[in-house]
Amino acid sequence: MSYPQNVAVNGSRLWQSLMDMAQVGATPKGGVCRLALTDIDKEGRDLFVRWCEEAGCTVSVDRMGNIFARRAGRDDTLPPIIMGSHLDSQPTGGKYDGVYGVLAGLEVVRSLNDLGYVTEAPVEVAVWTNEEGSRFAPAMVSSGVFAGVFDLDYGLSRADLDGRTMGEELARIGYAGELPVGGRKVGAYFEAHIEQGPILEAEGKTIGVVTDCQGQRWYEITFTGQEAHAGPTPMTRRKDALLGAARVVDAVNRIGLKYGPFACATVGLMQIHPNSRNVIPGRVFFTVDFRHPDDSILAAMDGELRAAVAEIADGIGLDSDFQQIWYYAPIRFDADCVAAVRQGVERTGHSFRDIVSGAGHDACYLSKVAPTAMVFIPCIDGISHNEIEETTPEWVTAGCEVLLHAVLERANA
Ligand code: HGY
Ligand code: MN
Ligand code: MN
Ligand code: MN
Repeated sequence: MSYPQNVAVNGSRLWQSLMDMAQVGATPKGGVCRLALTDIDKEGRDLFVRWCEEAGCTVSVDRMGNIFARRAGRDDTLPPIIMGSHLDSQPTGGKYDGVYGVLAGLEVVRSLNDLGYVTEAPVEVAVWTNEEGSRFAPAMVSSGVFAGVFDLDYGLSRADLDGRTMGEELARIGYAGELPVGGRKVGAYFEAHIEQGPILEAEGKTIGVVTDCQGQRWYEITFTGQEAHAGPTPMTRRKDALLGAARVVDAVNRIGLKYGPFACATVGLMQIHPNSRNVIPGRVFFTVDFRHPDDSILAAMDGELRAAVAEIADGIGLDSDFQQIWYYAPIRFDADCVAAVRQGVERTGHSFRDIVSGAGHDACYLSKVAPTAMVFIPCIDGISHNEIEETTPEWVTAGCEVLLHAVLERANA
């Protein structure tokens, strides 16, 4: 089934919406801090809901706080075509990570309204709770519950470092919805996102046709040694937990380099106890983030990390608690949906290249319950998860045009 070829998006309206949303949780360096389920996240959610209602959508919220803004189709019995991403950010996040996919979806709705065009199937714009995994681990937990990868109790019980759970925080900010999470048919899911890496910009390509997403493994490690006085304690009699953690940080980096160029290995969070200048650290809690597009290599990295942690702890005389808290295998997106993105690229004439996503996205979990694909646009110097994250109005518009065509292709299939 075809659709009007004169479809267009309003790029300046989309850019303005991105700038308006960037005021919510704006940081002095030009980024945002909208940690999941904080009052600032609520403010962003409320703004998005208001914009969707102004665009004539009916808005519903499920028990994980996922938001769905629905534009009716000619046949509302058909499963919806959903576009979406996330509004929560990293502590020093950028204006576009996640937000772009949400507001590009809203711009598709607004553009269809301008056209007065009703799709065969309904379309929805989704906001997934806690995609970042910064305040609550793991990442993508709410799209994971929607996809049946995690059960609802697991999702609601995820706690931040102060022990506050997602369930408590959803209730506190008024986004503990009634709707069951998932369990409904989805016609297709599309997520537009900045690449968050340097490839598209370096190659002068406007669109990334995302064919795959690399797998991830997240770990939480606690080393326990012995607090002691930094002065009288001889170097040979120490059980220094931070020395152990430092050696694991080096081992993580070596594993990443060994399995490169596609391997990624990061220690991003560390808590030192008692964190005092003249006390030998008795306990250190830290995290490891491993990624690779090949599952067998990700498994090999896992094995080397386990061996390194055991050897380092043993060498210093530390107790260690080693937990893998999250894993998902590399994802291949749906061929028909990727073809719909390609169709969008052909119809808009933008330059493109196929690309594997280095970052995780809610699309990874949606791909388990719906035909799914992603559209990437470049970001300046490939920088993201940083307040200086930047892209251009042209790229933002181009990605949204491709998203519109891909959605229309599937909504009228
Ligand atoms: O970590 C990620 O890839 C994403 O930003 N949650
Ligand atoms: Mn993101
Ligand atoms: Mn992110
Ligand atoms: Mn995402």
